[in-house]
Amino acid sequence: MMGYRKSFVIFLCVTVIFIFSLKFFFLDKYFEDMDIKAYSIHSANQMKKGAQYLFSKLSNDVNNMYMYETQKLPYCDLPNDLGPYSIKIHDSFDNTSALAFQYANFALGGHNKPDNCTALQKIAIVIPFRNREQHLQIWLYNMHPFLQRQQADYGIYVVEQYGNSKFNRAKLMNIGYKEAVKEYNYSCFIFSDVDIIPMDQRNLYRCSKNPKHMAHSLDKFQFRLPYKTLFGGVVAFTKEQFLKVNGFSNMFWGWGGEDDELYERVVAAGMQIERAANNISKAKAVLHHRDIGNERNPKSVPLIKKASERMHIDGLSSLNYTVISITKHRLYTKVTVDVGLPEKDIY
Ligand code: UDH
Ligand code: MN
Repeated sequence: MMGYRKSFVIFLCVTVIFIFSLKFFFLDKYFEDMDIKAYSIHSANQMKKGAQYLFSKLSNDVNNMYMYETQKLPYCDLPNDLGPYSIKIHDSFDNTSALAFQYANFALGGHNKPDNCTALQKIAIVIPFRNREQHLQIWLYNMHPFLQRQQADYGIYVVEQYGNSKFNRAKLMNIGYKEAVKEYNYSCFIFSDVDIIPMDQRNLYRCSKNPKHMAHSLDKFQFRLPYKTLFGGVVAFTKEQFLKVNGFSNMFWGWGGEDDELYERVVAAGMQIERAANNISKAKAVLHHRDIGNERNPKSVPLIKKASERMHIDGLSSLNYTVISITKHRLYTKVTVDVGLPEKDIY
């Protein structure tokens, strides 16, 4: 009788070890391989299904144990030695492959969270993008270490406008929001230009009680605010705050004004913006020429004036786009989209 029990216990142990090794080796390997080839949404979905199937089929108990463990983690504290941050800007970062290797523990898509604690906010960083490869490499190279030092639970969404039509930064931001919420229970959204990098680790990439302007002290403006209501470059909204303003307007094609219009929405929704203290908010704006396809928008002023009238019919609620591909890189998720053409003016 004892012999039978002993062998049963041994059998149980072997099974548990087997399941663990499947979970940690087999699945990791599976994701690793997928990283090498960029893949389409279709195969991404297939992979997700496959992985979910394996998880539920083989390691239900192990998974439950694992989840119980993460729930018990204490909330994260900020390290107390945060300070000035030295930004590295090289002409080329070798495709950030070294960094990707260093962060091989990242979940695919540039998702990362602290190992030893639970972060209070889940942050999606949305970057509007087209043909700025070098700036993106600089951003990733500097921002992953920065965000990790701030103990952030975050994912990076690079939303790329497909084709040569006029650039629509605001619409790409809305799309980033919509795509990010499909993936994870994000509570905070930071909308950032690809060419702005904070110079101090105390500049918290977090959401706040009010929508937050985070690019108010840029080196290119001698660290001064050009005008009081500036709300461009980098802004942070909680999910509730962003829904309250119905996101950005979708109607700004070309450079300028969409950020001022967002400011008007915030005010019209009864909120105020806030900014962190100047001494910790310095940021670098990488200098560049104006992009082709992003010429100054001559129609922005009347749109800004009617922001409060349009706010509830132009934004997240009226957003139309076609996803061309979603690619999970190690350091970011790239969402390539067709944003369509300028809509007929509502007013
Ligand atoms: N962006 C792209 N590709 C484009 C256009 C814009 O990725 O073709 C994104 C990118 O994230 C960029 C953001 O949109 O950081 C804002 O666009 P911008 O950087 O062109 O805006 P900024 O206000 O530039 O920095 C103003 C024009 C530069 C004039 C230079 C004269 N000295
Ligand atoms: Mn710029």
